[in-house]
Amino acid sequence: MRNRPLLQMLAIAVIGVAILIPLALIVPWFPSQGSRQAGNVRTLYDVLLIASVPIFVIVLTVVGFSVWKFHMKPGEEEKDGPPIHGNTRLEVVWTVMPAILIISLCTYAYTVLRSNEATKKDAMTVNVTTRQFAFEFSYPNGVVSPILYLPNDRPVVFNLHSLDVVHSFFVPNFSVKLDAVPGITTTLRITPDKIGTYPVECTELCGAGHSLMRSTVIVQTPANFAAWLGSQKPNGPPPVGTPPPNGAAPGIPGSGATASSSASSATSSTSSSSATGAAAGKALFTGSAGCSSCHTLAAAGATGTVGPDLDTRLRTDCATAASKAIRGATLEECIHTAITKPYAYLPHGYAAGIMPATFSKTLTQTQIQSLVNFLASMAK
Ligand code: HEC
Ligand SMILES: [Cu+2]
Repeated sequence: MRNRPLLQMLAIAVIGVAILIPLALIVPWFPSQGSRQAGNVRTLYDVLLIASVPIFVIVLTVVGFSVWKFHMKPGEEEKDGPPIHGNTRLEVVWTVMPAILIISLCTYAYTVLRSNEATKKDAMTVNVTTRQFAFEFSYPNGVVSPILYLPNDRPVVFNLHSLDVVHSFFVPNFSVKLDAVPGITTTLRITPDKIGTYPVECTELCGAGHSLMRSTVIVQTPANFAAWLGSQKPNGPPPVGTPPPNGAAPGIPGSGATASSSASSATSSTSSSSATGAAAGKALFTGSAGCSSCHTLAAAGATGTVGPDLDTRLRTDCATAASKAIRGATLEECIHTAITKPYAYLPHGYAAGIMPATFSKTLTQTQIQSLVNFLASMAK
């Protein structure tokens, strides 16, 4: 009879475990599985659940049972419990059991990590370039895309780069993620195993537009992927932010800055007028430059609300005397300064420090000019 409370607690714990383990395994903790790695991670997660539920139940049962059975009764206020000190057998058990449990779970998690990060032959390399606040994906043949296209069942090695701050590349359906750190290249391996369209998210708070830093991954059959890749223009413009070729310095066109910058803008406008055209500007605005995550602009289908609504504010703000004095007299000069020196003149109601101040370094002069041409054509 001395062991009766123990047996009662054991019975409650067994029932609790029997109910909670199936419940924990039924809960859909993850979005649908889209990669081999995700399969491994999910099995690991199930094992962790099966290991933690009994511990959770045992602790709660002992606490609950004690409150119910052994609480102080009226008249016992002055009493104390029996003075028990030391129980070697118990202490050995509660040290050795958790140690075994933790060592086995760590070993298992390590093997999952090893197998998820294993080098696979026939892997395809995709470069992921991150910037405030957009992703850009480039393929070995020079195709660059703001949307990630992948062939199903083919191992992919992602080389992550960041042009400004720390970002993180995460596709929840793939169940693995990695930081993109400025100055170094980090590597993530994923083998997609289910055809579908999934979200790509940045999971590192990287600035005011962080919540809008998203893209899409489209996993296709290898044949469809090859067709897509073949239909793209190879060796297109490099990812936004790649240092300007030939060291062309970012400058302010028309501001009569240096001889070299006006010379290079003259050559760029003659040799590659299409690259500075409004169409190229629109592509940058909506895609890789990430402007549309903060600005509204109907012509670009952009609905961002962090910065001024460019449909209305561009014309009016650039027309005020104060802005003209600081940003330059013409509409083009005003827009150029707004992009390259965003805090020189702050439109009414907006604070400094939100629009990235790095565009003069991370965009080429050609790219900036195309944005200026595009926005000016919208505001005229
Ligand atoms: C993180 C959000 C964010 C991003 C990304 C962003 N902007 Fe801005 N933008 C702002 C804010 C806030 C302002 C107003 C304050 C200022 O001028 O710094 C602004 C101001 C402007 C202005 C001046 C508007 C006016 O009313 O005078 C222009 C033009 C502009 N941005 C263009 C761009 C372009 C082009 C890009 C992409 C290359 C871009 N912005 C990216 C937030 C952003
Ligand atoms: Cu980010």
